[in-house]
Amino acid sequence: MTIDFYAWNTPNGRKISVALEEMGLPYKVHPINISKDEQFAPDFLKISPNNKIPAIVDPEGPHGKPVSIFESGAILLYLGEKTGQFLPQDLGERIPVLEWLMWQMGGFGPMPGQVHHFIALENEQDRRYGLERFSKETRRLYGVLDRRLAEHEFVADRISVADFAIIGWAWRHERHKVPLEEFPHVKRWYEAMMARPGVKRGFEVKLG
Ligand SMILES: N[C@@H](CCC(=O)N[C@@H](CS)C(=O)NCC(=O)O)C(=O)O
Repeated sequence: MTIDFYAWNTPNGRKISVALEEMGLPYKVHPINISKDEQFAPDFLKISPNNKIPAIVDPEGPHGKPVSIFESGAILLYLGEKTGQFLPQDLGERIPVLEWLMWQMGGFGPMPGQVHHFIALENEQDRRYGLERFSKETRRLYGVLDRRLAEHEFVADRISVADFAIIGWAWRHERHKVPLEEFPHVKRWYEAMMARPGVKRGFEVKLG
């Protein structure tokens, strides 16, 4: 059955379109225009109480009943569980997937997201401190990822939902002004990810 996917063309939205495409799940996009405050509409808040995209409604959730899910990390884990894809069953193998997914959710998203905010400010005084602080932290995170990918093809032992989470934000590296040439292992991984047909479709599908 078709999953209803509430999204907009942003890194957090793209994580889920990539996962849905890679998993081969049928879905229908419902664009939520966050620049027009559609994320605050009462009907949307019923499925996404934090007024943010992405969110999904799966008519065939646990016990065959419909379920709505917000927070991209929760959605990725749910889709991985549901399909048995990109999320290992074995606990030992699952641990690095959880680590790198949480790493993305807690840092490699919130930090570049702040760069996107501060870089757009016109007033130099308002911009300077925030941009310096969050750019430095974003670069540190790229360094962490680079060291991991120096020794692993993907962030966990095999390609997983954690890679889908991270690619959503790495896709915006130009916007947060991080040249991938400075992080060669991230560059190698990024190019390999972007060459995958499922990932390509996930970035091509119209989200609004
Ligand atoms: N932790 C959330 C973050 C989602 C998020 O920040 N979504 C942004 C777009 S990328 C949004 O909907 N912003 C609208 C708003 O803040 O009002 C997740 O990973 O799902």
